[in-house]
Amino acid sequence: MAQNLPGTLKNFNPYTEFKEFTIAQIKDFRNAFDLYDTSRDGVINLMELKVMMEKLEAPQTHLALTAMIKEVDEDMDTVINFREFLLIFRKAACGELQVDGLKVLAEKVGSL
Ligand SMILES: [Ca+2]
Repeated sequence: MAQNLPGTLKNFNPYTEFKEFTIAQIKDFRNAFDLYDTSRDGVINLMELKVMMEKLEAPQTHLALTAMIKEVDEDMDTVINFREFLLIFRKAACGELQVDGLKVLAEKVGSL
């Protein structure tokens, strides 16, 4: 069984995988991600997302937070890594977000 190490994005290059964003935008997203990854383990967990939404003045219920993570959690480790974080903004730009909390997050962080 392959070992699942959360946050280890060895072969991930945001600049080539997310070409729709400028370098400046990706840096802004990185800064926002690092700001809310308070444990500095490279992923945003449920508690960190909860605090993030409170700071964005859009507090969410536990159920809503779980739904937010689930929508972009491609590797299904129940936390949001930086790649999955960028997916929020990609989906927002395409009008594909389903969960309201993520729409709020994308709008607030995207306009920072
Ligand atoms: Ca994940």
